[in-house]
Amino acid sequence: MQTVQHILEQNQISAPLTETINTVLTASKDIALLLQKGAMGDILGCAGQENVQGETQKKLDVISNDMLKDALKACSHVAGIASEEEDLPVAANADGQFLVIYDPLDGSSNIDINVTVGTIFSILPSNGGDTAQEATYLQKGRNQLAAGYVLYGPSTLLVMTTGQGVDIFTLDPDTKEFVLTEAQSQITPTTKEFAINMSNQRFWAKPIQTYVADMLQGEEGPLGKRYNMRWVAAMVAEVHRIINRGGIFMYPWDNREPNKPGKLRLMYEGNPMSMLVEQAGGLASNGEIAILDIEPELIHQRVPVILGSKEEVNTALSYNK
Ligand code: AFP
Repeated sequence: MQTVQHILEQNQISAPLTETINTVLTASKDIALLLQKGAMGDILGCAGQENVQGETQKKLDVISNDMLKDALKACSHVAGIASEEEDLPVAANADGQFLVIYDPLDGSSNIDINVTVGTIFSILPSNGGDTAQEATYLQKGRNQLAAGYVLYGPSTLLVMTTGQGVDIFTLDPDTKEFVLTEAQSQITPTTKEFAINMSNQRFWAKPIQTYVADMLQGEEGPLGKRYNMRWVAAMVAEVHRIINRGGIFMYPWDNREPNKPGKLRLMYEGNPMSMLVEQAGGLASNGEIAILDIEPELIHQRVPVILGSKEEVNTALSYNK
């Protein structure tokens, strides 16, 4: 069975980048072990504080963030770190080449009900910039050197790209190694499955309301097919389902807070997931342009997201015309 190491060597990934990726994966294996403890580990529930997003932090948000931060600061190739759970970027090693930007536990509202969560990571070049300054991190998603997620589900999976396709690895509980279980995964171009939080329907812009209403009309409607719906409330699980069997995922702008472009964050949700989706043959848009082409202005900047099967995303975008 091929391991992550084999694939990274096959893709001629440098030793420093390989070591940086392995640092994320080692911390993720420890997070997986913690999650398996559940209520026995005094890790459930809220941490009694809010993050910069104004969201109540779960205990595991804080614990997993610190595990990744400590591990990455100890890796000499890491110049700086940014996290959903850190108000400001964290400077690491002056001689490091890479910035690691992550959501330590995406979908953390699922933890207390034992439903899938995941770690999302994005690796950018530091370009010798001052990694105590936010500006160093504000690079387009197209600059990413690697992106991926670790999915803590019935099994623990790693889905990763270094720009040469998307590979899926399964954590072998016996050897504690991620082994390749699907190479060069591709997203089917068409789908009958959509993911959106329908409870926000009245707040969406008109084009999305019309598109979703057309899907709900099924075979008799303008789209001429019966759709199914899924909503796991963890982007990492939605994206994995789409890579696995196609689909479209949307978290669009809504008018609940008109100045907020959406709920999801560009740097550590939108960009890494969009790189994976594009590398697997899908599309990822903010409704107007490819997410990977967005020029970031803030490290915690939010972005509307429409991603998944290429033909369905184009159908959704056609309503914006
Ligand atoms: P949490 O990490 O706070 O659970 O949020 C998860 C998330 O950012 C993303 O992973 C989900 O797709 C989305 O929020 C779910 O949002 P709703 O709770 O509004 O459905």
